[in-house]
Amino acid sequence: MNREAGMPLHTRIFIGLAVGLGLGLLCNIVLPGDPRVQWVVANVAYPAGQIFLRSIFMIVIPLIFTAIVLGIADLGDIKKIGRIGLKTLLFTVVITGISVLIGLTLVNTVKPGVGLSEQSRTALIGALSNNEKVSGIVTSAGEAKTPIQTLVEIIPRNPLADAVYAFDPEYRGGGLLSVMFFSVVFGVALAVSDPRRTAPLVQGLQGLYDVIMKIIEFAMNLAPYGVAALIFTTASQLGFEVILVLLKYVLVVIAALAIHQFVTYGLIVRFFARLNPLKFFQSIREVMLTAFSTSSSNATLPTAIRVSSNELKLNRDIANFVLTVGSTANQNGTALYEGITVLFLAQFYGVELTIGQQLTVVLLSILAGVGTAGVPGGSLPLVVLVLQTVGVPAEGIGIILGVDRILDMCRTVVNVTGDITLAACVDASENRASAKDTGVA
Ligand code: DAS
Repeated sequence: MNREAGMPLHTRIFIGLAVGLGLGLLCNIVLPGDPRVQWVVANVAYPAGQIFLRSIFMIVIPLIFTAIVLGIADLGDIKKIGRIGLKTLLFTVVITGISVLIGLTLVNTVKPGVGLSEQSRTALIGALSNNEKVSGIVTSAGEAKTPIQTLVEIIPRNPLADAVYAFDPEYRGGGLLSVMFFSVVFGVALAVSDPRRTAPLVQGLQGLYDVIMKIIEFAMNLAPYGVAALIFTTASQLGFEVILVLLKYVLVVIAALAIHQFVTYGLIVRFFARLNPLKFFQSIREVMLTAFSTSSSNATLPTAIRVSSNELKLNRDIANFVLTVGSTANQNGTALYEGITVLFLAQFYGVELTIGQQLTVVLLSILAGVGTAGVPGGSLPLVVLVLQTVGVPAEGIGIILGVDRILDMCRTVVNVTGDITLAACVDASENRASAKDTGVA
């Protein structure tokens, strides 16, 4: 289903991306604010984009449950499960720490928040005043849970409720993280249960997983059109004047993401996963394009799972476990972006951050990279939390809102590529361990 007469899916997605972006920018430049363009966005592009996104979101919960449960249960012994879980955690912290340090090095060197003209500053601060979205984000961040609360709430009181309301921003429960926690516990319990009694359940789950992967193939046939609609909606509404004022900040974020995406991940896949970096990036084109156009790690998860098994030939059980957990708990691009944004806004407001406070930003950005929801704009409330922790005005989030969507598209590509890099490293490490066990060189 991924290849129509010679035209691979990633090519069709790329064409959709190019057409949507071109038309969107054209409308933005030639017909800025034109009511006809607004009508097309409201009645055609936006609904079409949402239909595509929803056609994927509708299977994310059952996919996460079956992928994690089957991934863990197939791993078999409890020691191997613990080892893979530990490796995933260690690689996550190290790779995310590298991403945040890249971001902080760049933002401290370039200092995009210093030296803005008075006119730009007043224009940007003016954008904060009655911006209800800013107050909405600041309020939701204010209600955000402390790390201890988040930890406690990962253990679900009612996993079904967490599954039903996982994508509801108003929901106060553990959401996707709780669904994952329940799936991990269920998978471990299944792995240590009597296979004679649980075989039918495993077979049923396997059948459910296969059906879900088939639904994803159906949905991904909408991708070229859905991607075009999503990008057209974003590109036609772009505020170029805001981008110009924030150009240095946007360029610092994109440069840092590009370094982490191609240098850090390139070196890691080359020396840890022993893969050819060029072939690696070529194999995951469809995943990167889907992440870029949807700005959602969760919406890209089904494609990441399919590509990791089919193109990268990673062990399905390890890839499924690492990718599903990573789609919410391993967001290197987001952590890097949060570090840069907090320091940019500190520079903008003239708030001097001590080394201690900058280290706090590093730790909180790594933690926030774990707690960010894999949906568009998922990190904004956590950016406010970090701002408030180091005494930078939280309303500053309104200054970067105008360019957040473009940066969200870019950081989501880095998030998802980071998940696949993580899966490739854990897979390679396990292959080396089993090769050692069997005495194969
Ligand atoms: N859009 C989020 C994701 O899906 C990342 C973010 O909001 O920073 O990964």
